[in-house]
Amino acid sequence: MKFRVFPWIGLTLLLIGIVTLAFNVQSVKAESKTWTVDDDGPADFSSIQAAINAASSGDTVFVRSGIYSETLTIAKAISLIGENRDFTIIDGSEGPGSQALYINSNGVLVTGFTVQNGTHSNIMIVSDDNKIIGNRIANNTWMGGVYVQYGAQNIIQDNIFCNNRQGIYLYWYTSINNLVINNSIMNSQSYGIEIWYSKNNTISGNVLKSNYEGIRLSWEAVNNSIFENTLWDNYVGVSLSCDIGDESSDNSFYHNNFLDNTNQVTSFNSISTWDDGYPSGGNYWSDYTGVDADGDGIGDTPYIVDGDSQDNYPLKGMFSNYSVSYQEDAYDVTIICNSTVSGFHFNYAEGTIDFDVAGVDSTAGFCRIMIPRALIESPYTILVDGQEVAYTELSLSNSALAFLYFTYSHSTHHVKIMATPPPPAPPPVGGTTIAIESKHLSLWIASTILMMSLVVASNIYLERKKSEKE
Ligand SMILES: [Ca+2]
Ligand SMILES: [Ca+2]
Repeated sequence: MKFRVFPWIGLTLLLIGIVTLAFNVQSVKAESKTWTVDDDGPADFSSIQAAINAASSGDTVFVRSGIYSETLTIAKAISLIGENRDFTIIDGSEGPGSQALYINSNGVLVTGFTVQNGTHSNIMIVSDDNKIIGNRIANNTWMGGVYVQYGAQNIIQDNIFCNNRQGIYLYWYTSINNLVINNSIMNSQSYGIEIWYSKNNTISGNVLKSNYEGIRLSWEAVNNSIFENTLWDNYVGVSLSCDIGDESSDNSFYHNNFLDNTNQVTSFNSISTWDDGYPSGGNYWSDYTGVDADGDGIGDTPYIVDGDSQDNYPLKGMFSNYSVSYQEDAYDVTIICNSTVSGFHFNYAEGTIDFDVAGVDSTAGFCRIMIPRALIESPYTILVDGQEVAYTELSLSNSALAFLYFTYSHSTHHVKIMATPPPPAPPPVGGTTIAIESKHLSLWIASTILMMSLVVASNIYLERKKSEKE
C-alpha cells in the first residue's frame, strides 16, 4: 500500500500543473480589442495612426466616415475597417514621396476605405498574407494604387481603381502567389496591372477598362495565370515585353474577353499559352472573324495573337462564370454566349437556372452553357420566353458536367433551364373507388327506403289498431 501512494501524489501534482498551465496560457492570450476612430465625433482616437499605434496584433481599428489626411504605417497584424468605402477617406497628399498606407506586417486586412492621392503609392505592401478587399483606390501618380514589392500570398479583391498611374503593380522576384481577383480597374495612365519580375500570380475576374495598357507583363514575369478577365477599350489589352534573355514567358491566358482594344495584344520575345485546350477553350476576341460550323461555341480556326503565338480555340462569344453554392459545395456554371447575359440566377428550391440574353434584333444568337449535373439533373428542358427550344448536348459532356448548346434569333429573351419534368402519372385505374362508393350509396339508399317503409307501415298498423279500439 505504502508504495502506491507516491504515484497517486505524482499524478495529482501533474494534473494540477496541467490545469494551472492551461489557465496561465488563457490569461496570457489577451482578448482582441476594437479601437474606434472618428475625425469629428466621440471615439477612442481622431487619428488612424494613433489607433494603430495603440492596437496590438489581432485587434481591429474601426474608422468612422471622414477625411483623414495621414500617411499610415501598419506594422502589426490588425484589421483596419472603414465605415463606408466612399466616405471613409485616407488622403496621402500631404506626405511628400510617401505611401498613403504602408504595410510591413503579415496578416493585415484593409477594407472599406477610399485611399487616394498617395505621393509614392496609395497602398504599398512589403509583406505576406495581407488582404486588400472592397476599397476604392484613386489618383496615385507614381508607383501604383496597390504596389506589392517582395510580397507573397496577398489577396487584392473587389476593389475599384481609378485614375492611377498604374492600378496594381506586382514587383520583384519574391512577389509570388498573389491573388488579384474581381477588381475594376479604369483610366490608368500607364497600366491597369503590371507584373514585373514576378511569378505564379493569379489574375482573374477583373475588369480592365480604358487604361493605356490593361495588363502588362515584363522582365521575366513568368508562370502567371490570367483568366476570366475582361479587357475593354484599352489602347493595348495585354502587352508582353522584355529583352531577349528576360522573356516574360509561360504565362497562361484563357477565358478572357478582349473587347475592342485598339491593340488586343502586343508581344515581343514572349511565348505564352493563349488557350486552355479543348473543350475548355481560349479567349474571346472581338475582332475574330472565323466561323463555328460545328456548333460547339469555339471558332474552327485559330486566332493569331502575334507572329509567335496563337489562340487555338478562340471563343465565339464572351465568357462568363457564375459561382453557385449549393448544399455546402461551390459549383461553377460557365456560359459562352454572343448575347449580353444578365440576371443570372440559380433557384435552389426549384432547381432552375434563369438569365436574360440581349443582342441586336434579328441577328443569330447562341449560348453554350456548362451545367454541373449536381445542380440540375439531365434530361434538360430549355425555355426561351416560355417556349421550349431544341438544344444539343455536346459530346464533350461527362458524368459531372453537361455542355448544352442552343440558338435563337436576337432581341431580348428570358432563358430558363430546368430538369425535364417526369411524364404525368397515369390516371388511377378506372372507377374502382367510385364503384365501391356507388355500391355503398345504393346499399344506403336501399336500407333507408326499407327503414322508412317500416316506419310508415308500423304507423299505419298503429293507426288502424287505434281506430279499431275506438
Ligand atoms: Ca466622421
Ligand atoms: Ca467549332
